[in-house]
Order: sequence, then C-alpha cells, then structure tokens
Amino acid sequence: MKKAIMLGAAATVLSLSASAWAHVPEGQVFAAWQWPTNQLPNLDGDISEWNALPQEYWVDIFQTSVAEGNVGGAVDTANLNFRFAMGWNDDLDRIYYAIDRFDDVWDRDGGGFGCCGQDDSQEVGLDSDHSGDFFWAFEGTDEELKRNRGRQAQTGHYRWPALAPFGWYWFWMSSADWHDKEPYSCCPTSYTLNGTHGSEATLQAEWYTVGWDDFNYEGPDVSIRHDFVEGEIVGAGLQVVDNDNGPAEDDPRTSKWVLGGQSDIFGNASSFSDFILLPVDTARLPTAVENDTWGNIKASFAQ
Ligand SMILES: [Ca+2]
Ligand SMILES: [Ca+2]
Ligand SMILES: [Ca+2]
Ligand SMILES: [Ca+2]
Repeated sequence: MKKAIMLGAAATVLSLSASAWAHVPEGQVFAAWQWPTNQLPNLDGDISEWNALPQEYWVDIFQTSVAEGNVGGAVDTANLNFRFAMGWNDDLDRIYYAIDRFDDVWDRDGGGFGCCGQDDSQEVGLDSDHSGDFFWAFEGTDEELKRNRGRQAQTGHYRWPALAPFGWYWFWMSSADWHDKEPYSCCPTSYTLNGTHGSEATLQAEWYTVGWDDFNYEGPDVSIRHDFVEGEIVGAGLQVVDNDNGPAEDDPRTSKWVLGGQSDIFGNASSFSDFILLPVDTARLPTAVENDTWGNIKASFAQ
C-alpha cells in the first residue's frame, strides 16, 4: 500500500509529480469526497445531495477516451454524456459512486443489441489497497482461476434496472453470488431512469460497495475487507459502455469510454486511476438543520 498523504480540503484535481504513481492519467489524482456518517447519501436515485461536491470533483466524459470500439472518436454529447463522482465513508468503510448519464439510445434489456448481451453499463473497478497489477488471472487450475480472479481488486458492470441474468452488479470474472447484496453493496433500486430501452434516456444512480484486500468468491467470512483511511490513495477504473457507436469489426456497436484510456482496465489495476480519500469538508456540507429542512421540502413535493 502506498503511504497515505494528507492534502487540504480545498484540493481540486491534484497535480502531483508524475513519478509518484504509475497509474493513469499520469500524475493526476482525483477526489473521493468524504460522506460523514451522520450525512450519508440517501440512496434513492435522487442524486441532488451530490451537488455538495465542487465541479472539479466530478469526472466527465471529456476526461475519458474510447479505449475499445470507436477508438479516437470525438466526444459527441448528443450520443453520450456523463459525469461520475466517488465518495467514501470512514466508519462503514464504503466507497460510494454517483453517475449522471445521458444516452441517445438506451440499451438495457438483459441482452439484445450490443456486444455479448452486455447492455449499456458503467463498469467500475476498485483496487482498495492500491496494489496494482492484474486481477484477471491468466494461468492456473480451474480452482486457482476461480480463487484468483478478482482477488486483489474487484470490478463490475453496474446497470439499472437490475435484470436477469446478471442483476445490477455483475462481477463478471467471479463466481461469487453474495457481493451484490447488503452490507457489501447496494442498491438494485437506487436509480432514476427517464426513458426506456431503445430510446433516449437519462440515468441517475448512486450506490456503494465495500473493498476487499483479499476477495474469496466463497464468501465474506473467508475474505479480507479493506479498512479505508482518510488521506489514502485508492485505485479505481472507470469505463462507461455505450452500445450505439458502431461500426467496429468484432463489436459493431460498443464503445468503452475509459478514464485514462487504457484498454486493459477490465483486469489490470495498474491501468486504474488514483483517487484520494478526502477529509470531511464541513463548509460544503449542508448543516444538519438545512439537511432536515431540505428533506422535508422534498418529502412534501413527493406527496
Ligand atoms: Ca440520493
Ligand atoms: Ca449513445
Ligand atoms: Ca447507448
Ligand atoms: Ca489490491
């Protein structure tokens, strides 16, 4: 694990010496906003509480590039647009995510068009202890492959609505069947989708996962959880999958928009990006009273 460093709460997207981290984009560290335990995000698919984050804490499509599919293609926000943010909580040792996405052709039917029935997706990999290296094992017996794939970093296609056969959090390299349930991750319902399969849509989603220093598909009792610590750098790989970007030879409609632009982000944590677990930024958080008032106002609108 890299030695944790402390940086001021006013940190924006941080430029550090390029030699300090091998991860990509080189020399950049992104922000992971700290949610205090008494003001955790309400995972209801209304991501307005994430407006507490300054704009520079969000990763947007202009900071990514196509690593698979229409490689070199320019950003066209009429085709795909998104912003993504990471948060964390110290007591519960959770990493939170939020995404806000526009897509001109929404693909979510559990199969159908797009490569391999994968559907439109946000795939996020998490290397909690920043160990880097491949977490997709290439060699070994069947049992060794099962044990080692996803062992020291985890990745998943997060997709809503949760549909068979893979649900809302498809940890595709693992045969685990428990990683996508509370208290290890949540939620299959924490999204708002305006639109339907095959048409223009916007998606807002917010969710959490815990991290694993040693993930064992057999269960949490034989796995080792990561204890997230303020100031620590974690590795995270973001790729946003859009299935209406063809043509390409073997995968006619899929493009993968990757932070850092690395095509092996699916299984190589050394191609992840660095995120720093920031201190609580009290000045940007609504006060408890404001929080309560805001909650009541929203509740009254909903009635
Ligand atoms: Ca919310
Ligand atoms: Ca699109
Ligand atoms: Ca799409
Ligand atoms: Ca690791």
